[in-house]
Amino acid sequence: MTLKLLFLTDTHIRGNTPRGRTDNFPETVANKLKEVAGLAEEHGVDAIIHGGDLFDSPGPSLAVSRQFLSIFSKMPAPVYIIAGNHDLFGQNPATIHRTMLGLAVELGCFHLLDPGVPCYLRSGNIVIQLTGQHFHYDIDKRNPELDYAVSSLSCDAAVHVVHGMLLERPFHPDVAHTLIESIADKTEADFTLSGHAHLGFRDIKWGEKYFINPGALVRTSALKEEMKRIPSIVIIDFSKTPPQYKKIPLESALPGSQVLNRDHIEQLEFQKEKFSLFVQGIQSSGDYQITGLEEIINIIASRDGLQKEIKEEALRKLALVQEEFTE
Ligand SMILES: [Mn+2]
Repeated sequence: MTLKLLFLTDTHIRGNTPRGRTDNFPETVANKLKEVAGLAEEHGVDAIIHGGDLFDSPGPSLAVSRQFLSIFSKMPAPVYIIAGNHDLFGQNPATIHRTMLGLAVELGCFHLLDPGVPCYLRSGNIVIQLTGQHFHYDIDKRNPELDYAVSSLSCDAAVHVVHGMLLERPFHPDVAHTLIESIADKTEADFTLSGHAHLGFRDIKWGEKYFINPGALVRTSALKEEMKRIPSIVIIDFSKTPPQYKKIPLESALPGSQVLNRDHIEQLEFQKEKFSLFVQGIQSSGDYQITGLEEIINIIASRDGLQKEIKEEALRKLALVQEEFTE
């Protein structure tokens, strides 16, 4: 007997194309999901697990939902899922019944993994315990054991799926995260599968436990790291002892240079640099003990006796520029 799982995460389904992409994004995601269905069939998987952020928003349009839920309902194995931050209103799992994901679960398109409620998958004499943790506003901020550590009860192996910022090392001090080393000894899950961190991380083996995030199935931004990354899925085979897994890069995922475009990011970086040189230039041309540009405009206007209309026009333009930078 075999028991195999397929893991994918962060599909961010939406009806239009993100700014950093040059392809038709909905068409690309549909093709990727068809490839995933083919892999599930080819490997004879018993269940598919989605790590959250199914949709890019909690309430996608009916046309988009219909097209993609139809793809998921034709998957060759049942699909288990947890909610990602994008699937929820206000990052609150209590809102799930008002979301498209919640509706899809009610209609039987997905099995929702409720936190604290293990689900058991059986094939012959193999028993796998499956648990999940949705994203929520306190994840990676409260005691990480509450979200990342599970006990393994009456099973051959335990799998825990989490939509949270699980990382090998912090990548930005301002982003709440949980380090693998902080939970690795606490959890009894043999496989901790995570989504949310779109770039994924290298597979971590801690004793006999694995921590895996293959990265998002889609590249929604043209970050430098995304230019090099090819989205993958994971297949775990529990018929072997110890269980074996492999990551499979998608053939339908084209190289970043063919589907991503960094022009808008580079343009923004260029503008930011020019902007800061401009501010420095003004500050060095006078003895201004100030930081805000509005203040500089006010000082120049009163020093040079400018008309009220000119000052207001300058402030209006400044507001427009600031709006562009905070986009
Ligand atoms: Mn995501």
